[in-house]
Amino acid sequence: MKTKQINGFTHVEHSIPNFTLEESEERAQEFYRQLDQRRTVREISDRPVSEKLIQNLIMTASTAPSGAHKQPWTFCAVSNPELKTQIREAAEKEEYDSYHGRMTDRWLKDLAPIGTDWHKPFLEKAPWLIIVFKKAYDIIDGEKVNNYYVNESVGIACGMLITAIHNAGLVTLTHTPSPMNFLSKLLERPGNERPFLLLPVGYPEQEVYVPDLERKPLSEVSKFYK
Ligand code: IYR
Repeated sequence: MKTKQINGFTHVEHSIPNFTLEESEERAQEFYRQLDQRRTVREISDRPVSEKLIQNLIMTASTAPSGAHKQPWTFCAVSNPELKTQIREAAEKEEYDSYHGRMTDRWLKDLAPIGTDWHKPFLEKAPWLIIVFKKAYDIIDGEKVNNYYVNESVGIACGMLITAIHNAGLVTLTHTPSPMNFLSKLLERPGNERPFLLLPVGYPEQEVYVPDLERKPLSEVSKFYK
């Protein structure tokens, strides 16, 4: 393997498949077609999902780029039924308060087409909950050392996790109970980790309904400068 030294560190030659422009176009179109079929699904069945499959999804997410390659994340995968029940109960308590006063009328109106409320049965029914924690800092030799671009890094990793979940034929939703600190307590996470996102993961129920949404066209989400 070819290598070179930069700042005294070894860089290794990295090979990237050499597609023609037509092949790249074809692949980009096909990948768009696949990801355009992804929907947030709240009706998750209790059909079993193996630990091996969840491990692969997490390893895929953990390939995400991160500030100075610190990989400032921990993916907690919960299948333990008692723990899932505790998470559901704590989340529903917060969500009840959110839907009954903490959220603005405008916010509730914006959510009406989505059809969400404070009930979160998927937190118990889904075979797995993946709770993503961000590491604001690491402890190195007993000292706090800050990580870089933590929200960006963990957000990108979550995007890749959601993509991997869809690719495997599973479904998920991005659940953000607020406030989320009960997750640190229930999962006994160390002080440098903060909850970022909760993703229930599983196969969909036999029959699933999603809001009849349309995605913005290219012209609304982009501007080209040629
Ligand atoms: N966190 C709440 C409310 C909620 C907020 C937004 I913005 C959504 O797009 C969906 C739900 C919940 O999980 O129900």
